[in-house]
Amino acid sequence: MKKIVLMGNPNVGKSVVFSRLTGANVIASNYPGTTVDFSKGKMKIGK
Ligand SMILES: Nc1nc2c(ncn2[C@@H]2O[C@H](COP(=O)(O)OP(=O)(O)OP(=O)(O)O)[C@@H](O)[C@H]2O)c(=O)[nH]1
Ligand SMILES: [Mg+2]
Repeated sequence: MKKIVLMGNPNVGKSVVFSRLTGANVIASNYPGTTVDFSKGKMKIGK
């Protein structure tokens, strides 16, 4: 299984993208510092 790390500046939409890709329920909000630790999720690529 390949690993992908999603990282970037605060409040740029990482949690939104992460939730859409993995289906994981991660909190997204309109101010920086919402996610302060790392979250893990899985997705299928292709097919
Ligand atoms: N206009 C617009 N807003 C977006 C888009 N993606 C995310 N947002 C908004 O940007 C804000 C931040 O989104 P998050 O997903 O919480 O950002 P984050 O990078 O996880 O932020 P931190 O966890 O604080 O680092 C939210 O208000 C989202 O609704 C987009 O493609 N377009
Ligand atoms: Mg976040």
